[in-house]
Amino acid sequence: MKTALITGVTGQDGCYLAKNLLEKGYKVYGGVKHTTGIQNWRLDEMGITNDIEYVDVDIVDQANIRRMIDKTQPDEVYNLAAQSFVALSFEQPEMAALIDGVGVLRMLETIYQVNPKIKFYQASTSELFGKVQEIPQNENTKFYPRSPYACAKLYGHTITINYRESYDMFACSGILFNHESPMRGSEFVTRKITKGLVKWMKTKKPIMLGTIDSQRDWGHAEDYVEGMRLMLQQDEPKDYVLATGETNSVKEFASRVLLQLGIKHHWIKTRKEAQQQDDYGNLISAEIVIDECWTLDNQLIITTNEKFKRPAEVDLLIGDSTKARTELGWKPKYDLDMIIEDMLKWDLKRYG
Ligand code: G4F
Repeated sequence: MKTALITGVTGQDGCYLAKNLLEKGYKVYGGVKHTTGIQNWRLDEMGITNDIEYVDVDIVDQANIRRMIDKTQPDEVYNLAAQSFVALSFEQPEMAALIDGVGVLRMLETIYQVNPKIKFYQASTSELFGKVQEIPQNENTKFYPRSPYACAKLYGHTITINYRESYDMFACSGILFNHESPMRGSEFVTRKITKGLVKWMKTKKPIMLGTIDSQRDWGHAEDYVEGMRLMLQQDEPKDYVLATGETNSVKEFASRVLLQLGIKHHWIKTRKEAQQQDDYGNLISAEIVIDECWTLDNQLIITTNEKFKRPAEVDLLIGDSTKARTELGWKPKYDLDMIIEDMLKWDLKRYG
């Protein structure tokens, strides 16, 4: 029986990965910040809360990491603990650096000291491509991070490669494009939309979004955790892009959700003069664009607001996962409409 330790087991990817590994007969240790009275809606809804053994993990505390690796003696470590909300990293940039950057170094250094034979998976991200330098993006595309989150993740990514090359450790980075599911936190745009629109059907309270022209390559988390597992079963440690190869805008995502809910709608764009602060705090007049989505009988469903826009945006992501498909035999099972269907099934059960 193999033993795996998953840091961040209570997050979306953590719970899908735990389920995947449990089904394959692994003993799973789940790293969480405070283990007392663990209550997690995701693990509960998946029905696996009692199948995992929990350990206290704070990846910014080296001594704590050491204790946890000593105690669990894993064959494989999946480092999914992260401050993963890009928008929050603009508010808490140092925290992002500590968790998403230095935290990875601490994990690697501890594994190197305790048992360098432990296999290590690092959750890298397509946010590294940021202001994209080529379309589509693959393992050789130049990185151009656009947020404190992505800058920190870039350190996590390169330090993983550095430990692999310096100490011959089995350390891999999975450069994962956006992956969604019914277990996605509702601060992320896809779940904000599915949950918000299901609630809208009852309350008619419009949802407010930021930049709806951003384009993402959205896959399903269930497919992507299988890719993580496969990376650690290879003969050689390597980095892989996981992506569907299809990109859609936030607006298109919302339209498809509305279509599946049977809500006929149309979009309009309006321009308005608004008071904004310049870099020196002075109030200036600026033109802002507001997108709105209405039902055919004039009920407002979605509007946009500057407060959900980011200081720097990643406009377009589309991945080329040929290497993973060829070498790992990995292939996503879900397309975008299936992802939406799965998310709506759960949100309708929860709030419908
Ligand atoms: O759903 P998002 O917040 O995801 P984002 O920023 O792409 O990051 C996610 O995917 C990355 C992989 O590429 C991970 F590394 C990261 O940890 C996370 O899982 O935003 C997607 C897009 C952005 O362009 C954002 O500006 O949607 C746009 N957006 C428009 N309105 C919104 C909103 N995003 C959020 N969260 N909320 C809005 O109201």
